[in-house]
Amino acid sequence: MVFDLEMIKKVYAKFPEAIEAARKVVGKPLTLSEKILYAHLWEGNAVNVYERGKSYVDFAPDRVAMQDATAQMALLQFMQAGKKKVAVPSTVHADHLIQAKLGASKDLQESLNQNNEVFNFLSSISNKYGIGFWKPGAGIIHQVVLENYAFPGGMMIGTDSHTVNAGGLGMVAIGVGGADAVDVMAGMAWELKFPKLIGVKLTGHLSGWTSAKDVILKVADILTVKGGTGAIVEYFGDGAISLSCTGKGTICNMGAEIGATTSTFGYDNSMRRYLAATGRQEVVDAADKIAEHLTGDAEVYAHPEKYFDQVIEINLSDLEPHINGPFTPDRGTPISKMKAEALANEWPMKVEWGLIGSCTNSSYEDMSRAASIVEQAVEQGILPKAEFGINPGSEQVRYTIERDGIIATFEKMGTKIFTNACGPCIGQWDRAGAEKQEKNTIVHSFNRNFSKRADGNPNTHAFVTSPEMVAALAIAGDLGFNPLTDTLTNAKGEQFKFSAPKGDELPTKGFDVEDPGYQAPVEDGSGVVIAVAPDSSRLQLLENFPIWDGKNILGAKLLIKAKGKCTTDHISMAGPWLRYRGHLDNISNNMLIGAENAFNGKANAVVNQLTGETGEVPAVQRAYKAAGVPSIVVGDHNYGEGSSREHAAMEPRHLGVRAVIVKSFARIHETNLKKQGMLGLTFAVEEDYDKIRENDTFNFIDLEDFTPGKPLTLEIVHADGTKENISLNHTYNQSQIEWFKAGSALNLIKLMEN
Ligand code: MIC
Ligand code: SF4
Repeated sequence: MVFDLEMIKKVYAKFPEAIEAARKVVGKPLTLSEKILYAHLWEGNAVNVYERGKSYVDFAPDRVAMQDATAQMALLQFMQAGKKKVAVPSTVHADHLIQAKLGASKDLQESLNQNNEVFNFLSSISNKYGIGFWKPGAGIIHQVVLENYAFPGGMMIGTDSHTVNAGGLGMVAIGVGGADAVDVMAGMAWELKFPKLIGVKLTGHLSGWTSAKDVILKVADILTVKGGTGAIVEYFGDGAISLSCTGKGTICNMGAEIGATTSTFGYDNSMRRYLAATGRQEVVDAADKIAEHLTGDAEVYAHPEKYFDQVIEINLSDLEPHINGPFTPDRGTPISKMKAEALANEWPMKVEWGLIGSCTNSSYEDMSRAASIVEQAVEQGILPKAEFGINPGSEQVRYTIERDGIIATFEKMGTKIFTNACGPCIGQWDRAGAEKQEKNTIVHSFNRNFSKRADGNPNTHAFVTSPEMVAALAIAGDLGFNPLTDTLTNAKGEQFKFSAPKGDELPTKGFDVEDPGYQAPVEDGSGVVIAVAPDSSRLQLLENFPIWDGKNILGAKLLIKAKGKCTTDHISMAGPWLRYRGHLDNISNNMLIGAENAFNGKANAVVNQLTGETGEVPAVQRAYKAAGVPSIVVGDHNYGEGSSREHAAMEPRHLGVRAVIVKSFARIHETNLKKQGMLGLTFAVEEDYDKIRENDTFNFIDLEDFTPGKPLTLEIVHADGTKENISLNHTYNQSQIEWFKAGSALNLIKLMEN
């Protein structure tokens, strides 16, 4: 048993009293989200009516999960916090560093050869501090968490934006940067702005080709990549109850794509079935005792408009399968309109690859539904027009689908079975020919499809859809193919129409696995030595960021004014750069290389104001740093959307950027900037973005008086000598201003320790 039953029981013991106290104070029926939040208030915090979207509140999460690419930085920081052991159950998962190329066994071996140093570091540091370690090949963090650790009513944080996946088991699970994880592992409170609440009422039933994925593809289309910012999305209604638990996970998973803090579902029979099937009947027994507290009050679901800030209703019976993309996950097209839409936009019609997997869609149900489509094609002697690749979500899923013949079905189509890991979803894909940068189309069951993400090619048009739809489109090899109405020609030359996919929610013979790939930590880790070679290119011990000198920042230069979408993939690219996630100086060489410069429309080409010459962004910034010249970064809307990677905040901090000024931020990135001692500010008047010229100089003239709730003034000195002042908003509260003053939140922890 890897899950912590005692901890879960302790959490449940707090629920009745905490909820009664919240009911008294709030004076209204409660949503599920509120119940979980109130049951996890940091000890000694008074129960208040918090202002949604405004009040900062301290919470006590039950668990922490980290994946290899972010755990390195999180644990390098934790090492500095001076603790012997983590204060709450925590796990590390080796999943992001494994490249997909030839197939699971060869790829895994190659990854062990390549990343040995990092995996050894993660395994020994986990051992030292009492953290469970899931070895390379064990599976994708969020699938492993759902299978082993998530529990209804729990609260967890994880250093990955798709931590929200655990909402499928009724948790409030939130993606954070490593510095936030350090707080919780060090036994401190974790702070979050009390979220707004969006209710999604699901009615009707899924049928035919429509799947859980289509629910979130539709929600993303409605709310857009910004629409969930600062909110918990709570799903309810008969339609919600009718979904499988892993289907609920898929929906919650992609809540990250609309910027939602997290998403969740009330405890129901699908969760009971899933918990029992994954060996956790004890959790069902414990949850059943407080079941009424693990879902929203009946009155809330009867009159949602009175209790949620926004309500959306979707009838599952009317929902059409969707395909979202290219380049952004919120551009939704129902399958019946896809052909016309693709032709009108000149998207390449030929589908080159179909990829099934990622933390979003790699459950047993997903694999079995997709296999049912493949099976039909095999029977008809239809060969797939596109190539096919699969990443199972966990070793447990892989072992079970192998036992049940699902892998064999895929193999009949020549499908490549990649490692149980992220693979192509995070650019860990050695795709033959990608370097030619040809315009092409791929379809996948992942969650993100930002430019260059899967294969590094900016001309790859990636579309997100359900696993069964990926299977159909890859077999047809045609983006305009609608399996609900269109036919293919079979081996006998006849027209053949697919019947709707069928699958099993859970394996009828139960899950099975030989070696799940888990390493439990030793009881006393004090003797474990963590070695970081001083000349390593992969790992580097951290140095403190400098404390603020208390003075206004004067004479700053513009490093880059980024235009349009600037996700964390643009700020700190993944793919080949993942190898430097434990080495701050080396990874800083990718800083903002994907962002579009507003003045020349190019990526990675900015003017060095000291020489007048154009150079690459990291090099120009290193020149400013060497000259002791401060700099700023300017950006557009939803800056830092996407990943939780704090490298996107640490790199500018390390290279001497002082402030990031944008029209709006994505939540995790804004917090990451604050934690690392940066100024993350927004234009009070959005159009002031247009006032920023390429060769301006900037003075922060009232930073010495940095106070919560009071905007800062930026004096812009244009090259012609004219000056103008603009107002910059910020959301720093007093303790966050202390992080800025100390140079970083971690510096402050260390100051408190001494
Ligand atoms: C992603 O999907 O972008 C990642 C890679 O899982 C990231 C984390 C990372 O950058 O390591 C995320 O979503 O947080
Ligand atoms: Fe891994 Fe992709 Fe999921 Fe991120 S979104 S955790 S890269 S599978």
